[in-house]
Amino acid sequence: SYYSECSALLFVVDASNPTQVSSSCIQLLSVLSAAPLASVPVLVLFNKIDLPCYMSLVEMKSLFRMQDMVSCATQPITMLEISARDGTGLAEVLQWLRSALREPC
Ligand SMILES: Nc1nc2c(ncn2[C@@H]2O[C@H](COP(=O)(O)OP(=O)(O)OP(=O)(O)O)[C@@H](O)[C@H]2O)c(=O)[nH]1
Ligand SMILES: [Mg+2]
Repeated sequence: SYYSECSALLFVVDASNPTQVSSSCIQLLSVLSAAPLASVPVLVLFNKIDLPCYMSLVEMKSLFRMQDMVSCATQPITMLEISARDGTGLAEVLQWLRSALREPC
């Protein structure tokens, strides 16, 4: 019920938890296929990269089959590695939000 008022979507994935990758991926596919979000820009955030055992962006892209996902999706998709704990990537997230909200699709 929130989707119709959504101008930008941040999808947070726990990059330190391999057991949740498949369910995250299915959840993301489900969000991407929701009609009200068809033209909403999406930022996928791979979080918790401060932890020693996090999965890298290269690994996550491969596990999520991101190339296929991006080419099939109707919305622009951007990916970033972040740590909500130490603030890594925060500036890039804010920059993305500013530009996503300035140029609605
Ligand atoms: N190390 C680290 N911890 C984080 C980060 N972001 C959130 N957390 C911590 O993660 C904990 C919450 O766990 P999450 O896995 O995000 O919670 P959840 O996904 O709702 O719960 P689960 O379904 O059990 O995974 C809190 O203690 C947060 O402080 C981060 O970037 N790095
Ligand atoms: Mg979690």
